[in-house]
Amino acid sequence: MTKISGNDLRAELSRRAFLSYSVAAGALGLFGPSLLAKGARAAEANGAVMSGSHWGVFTAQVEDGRATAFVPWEKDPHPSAALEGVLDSIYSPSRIKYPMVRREYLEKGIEADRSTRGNGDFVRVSWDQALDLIAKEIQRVEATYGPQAVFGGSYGWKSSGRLHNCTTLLRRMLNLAGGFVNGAGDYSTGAAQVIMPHVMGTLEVYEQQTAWPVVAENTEIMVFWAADPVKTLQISNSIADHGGYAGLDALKAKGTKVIVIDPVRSATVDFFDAEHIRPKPQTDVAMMLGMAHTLYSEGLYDSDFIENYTSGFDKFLPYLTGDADGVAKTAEWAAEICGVPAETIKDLARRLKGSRSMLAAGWSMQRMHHGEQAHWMLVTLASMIGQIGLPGGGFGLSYHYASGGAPATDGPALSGITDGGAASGGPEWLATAGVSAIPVARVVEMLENPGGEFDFNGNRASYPDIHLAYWVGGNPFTHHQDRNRMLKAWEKLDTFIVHDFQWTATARHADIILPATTSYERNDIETIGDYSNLGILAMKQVVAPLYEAKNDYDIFEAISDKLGKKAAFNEGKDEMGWLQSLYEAAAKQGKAKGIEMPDFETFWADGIVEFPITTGAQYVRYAEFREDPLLNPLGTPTGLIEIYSKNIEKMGYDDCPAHPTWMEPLERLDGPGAKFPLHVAASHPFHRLHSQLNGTVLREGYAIAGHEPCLMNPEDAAARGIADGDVVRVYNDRGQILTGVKVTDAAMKGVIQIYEGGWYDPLDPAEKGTLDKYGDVNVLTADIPTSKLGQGNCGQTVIAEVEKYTGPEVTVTVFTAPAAAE
Ligand SMILES: Nc1nc2c(c(=O)[nH]1)N[C@H]1C(S)=C(S)[C@@H](COP(=O)(O)OP(=O)(O)OC[C@H]3O[C@@H](n4cnc5c(=O)[nH]c(N)nc54)[C@H](O)[C@@H]3O)O[C@H]1N2
Ligand SMILES: Nc1nc2c(c(=O)[nH]1)N[C@H]1C(S)=C(S)[C@@H](COP(=O)(O)OP(=O)(O)OC[C@H]3O[C@@H](n4cnc5c(=O)[nH]c(N)nc54)[C@H](O)[C@@H]3O)O[C@H]1N2
Ligand SMILES: [Mo]
Repeated sequence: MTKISGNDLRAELSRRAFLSYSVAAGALGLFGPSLLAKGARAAEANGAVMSGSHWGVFTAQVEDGRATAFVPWEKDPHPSAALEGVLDSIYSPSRIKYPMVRREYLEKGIEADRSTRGNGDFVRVSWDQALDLIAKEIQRVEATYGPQAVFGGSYGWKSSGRLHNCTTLLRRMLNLAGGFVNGAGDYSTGAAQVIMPHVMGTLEVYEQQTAWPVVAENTEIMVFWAADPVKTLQISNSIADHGGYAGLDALKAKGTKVIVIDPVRSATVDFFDAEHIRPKPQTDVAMMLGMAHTLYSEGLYDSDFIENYTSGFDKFLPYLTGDADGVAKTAEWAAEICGVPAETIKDLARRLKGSRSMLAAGWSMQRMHHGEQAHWMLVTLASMIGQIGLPGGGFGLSYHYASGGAPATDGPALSGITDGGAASGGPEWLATAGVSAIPVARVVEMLENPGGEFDFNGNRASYPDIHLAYWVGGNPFTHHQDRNRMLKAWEKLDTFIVHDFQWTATARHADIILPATTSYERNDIETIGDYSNLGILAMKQVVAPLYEAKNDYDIFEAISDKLGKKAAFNEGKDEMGWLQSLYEAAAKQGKAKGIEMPDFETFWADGIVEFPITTGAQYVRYAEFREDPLLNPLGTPTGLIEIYSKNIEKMGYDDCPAHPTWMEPLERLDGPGAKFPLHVAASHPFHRLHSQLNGTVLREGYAIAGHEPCLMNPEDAAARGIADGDVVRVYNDRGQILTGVKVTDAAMKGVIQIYEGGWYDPLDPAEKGTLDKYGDVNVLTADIPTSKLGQGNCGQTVIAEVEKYTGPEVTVTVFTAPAAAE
């Protein structure tokens, strides 16, 4: 039994946790003695406050009520440089100061012209007036059309914290108001999280991976396939522990062979000085098929593994060999499509089979048309290699995200405030999915096509007729594809309500906009490490709320009050009352596991409680399945890895066959009938979390000529007379944006890279198709579903052309508040 109380013991426990990890990594000298440095209490005595965010644990220095620095936690193995921007987000010029209403909406209500949303003509109103407008509008829509007319999906990355979870709080209020339509799934893994349960019996993408120390010790070849962990590990859904970086450090220190498969030379290629293979974007499935064909035709594949642990290889084989369709999926065939030489494809297949190899895949390759096929084919390839369930072998779908694979503790799970809807043990969206939810990325199609039918993973349903959308903690006017189509569809809404603390493009398109606090202006509680669960952090309030900002919690409580539901909303608790009850529920669970936690007051004074790492550092994913597939079957219909799925066969979808298949996307570089010559890699931003922090000082470090950067190969630039630092117009049939060019061979020929999350800044908001002045790549992307199975977004399906910008000079205005809101 472990008793945890007070700083000294915790230091001792984290030392023990460190020792268990160091079985593999310690000998490499990765950690210094600084782990035992001062705790949170000491920091507070210095007038500093310990808190946390998606970017990690930090101590805020506060002078005269103003935060002046966010200093990373001394136990953070790899603090994020973005912390400077996190601090600046409190004070940035894009801060929303007061409740505002669009002038026309204030004057005419729902009769207002909807096409003028986004023109910046706002009027400041009092809090009471704004809340009154909102409560009455919710009541009107619920009474007139019912809950099926209110969209509360409100997808987005909000802020960390288990109480001030604004999207859950919105749904809590809307449930009390009568109900709402939800969004199912997410933009991250829309295809993979639906296909993987058919193939592996689990979501796979949000599951713990074989622990990094095991990988560091055993893996001979680490493949990062469409994954850039050096970039994407900066953030976590809860509070980042950054444990994945310790894993990367361990691989590098040991000199493990690392291969990166990515059209762009990523930060991960540079970090490892890795072998870099560059397929044309959206062609990975073809490349994997070429590798699978090599293993088969050369008699190298692990037929025992296929026999004992998988189902349906016999039905996939005729497709692979070409017996089924006359096209053998040879390495030569693959090379024609993906552009990687056949000999490289064959050699890679042989090397991965001949060594202990781990296929660590990112998610970009499933965020595209027919994205379901990518991870399905990856699992099929890994099955033919036959190392799934062995230490350091197989595949992993979360090494690049939230530090999957970081050694986990056995600590209790911290719960959060709920939306009051159907409770279930599964992911939040599964609990509420059904007739009352649409696949999250089909939001625009829903607005365009009320009553229209859609398929989703074997189900058929019809789109609701939405009149009111309420968004908090998300930024659909950067995250959703095909901006111009979206702007038109948005006119379907009678009313659009938004809370944010930044004047994002979404806030600018609202009818009613309320200023929320940042999480540094309120008290909360959160887990450290999505996978590792290193402990529980008191996210203490750093500064008083700025301007007229209010906590989302208080806003929804006030609206619930106007609806006569205040007591049901707050359950008789205030902020600290909630935090105490969430903490005590975890402590009770801890006790049952033999982990004694301090009482709430002591915890709050200390600021943190840490849990010991027990067996987590030795975890091998699928070891039990490999040991005995009959006693430990997978959660699939056959209990085996399904290379062929009878369930998917029954669905009969033309865009998702019953075994992994190469299918042409809507458009791709050099694809059949490609209308534009360049692929746009619309990847996740290095120095932001999507659109978050674009409004901060960090932008000065990366913007080019005041625009979002566009990486371009020297040959592509020369062919167009474009020089480094030029402002260019990137365009296709869907829209046009300005960006600033960086000429670099980091981009392969034919591929430009523009990160997602740039704030949409229309030159003339009244004109659909107008030039976006800053560089929102989703003006260019296609809004199509991955397939009828997953209905995920295709943020990576986009080709375009680039030309030097010669039009009139433009001023980027999206990073300061609209004039009336100053
Ligand atoms: N083309 C393309 N598009 C993509 C992607 C891609 O790879 N390519 N990636 C997709 C993916 S994986 C994702 S997850 C989405 C991300 O899309 P989003 O999650 O919508 O993006 P964020 O920029 O994180 O938006 C979060 C918003 O919440 C606000 N916010 C933060 N905390 C609070 C709070 O406490 N209260 C309130 N009221 N607001 C708060 C922030 O200021 C910000 O405006 O984008 C998707 N879009
Ligand atoms: N710094 C930072 N970290 C983040 C986020 C962020 O916004 N900023 N977002 C978080 C979220 S919500 C998510 S969902 C994850 C996203 O994690 P991912 O989806 O894995 O991230 P991406 O940057 O979209 O893609 C990773 C790499 O794939 C490459 N790539 C693009 N297209 C292809 C292709 O067709 N084939 C191959 N082989 N490679 C390709 C890109 O060049 C990029 O280097 O990241 C999380 N981490
Ligand atoms: Mo995501």
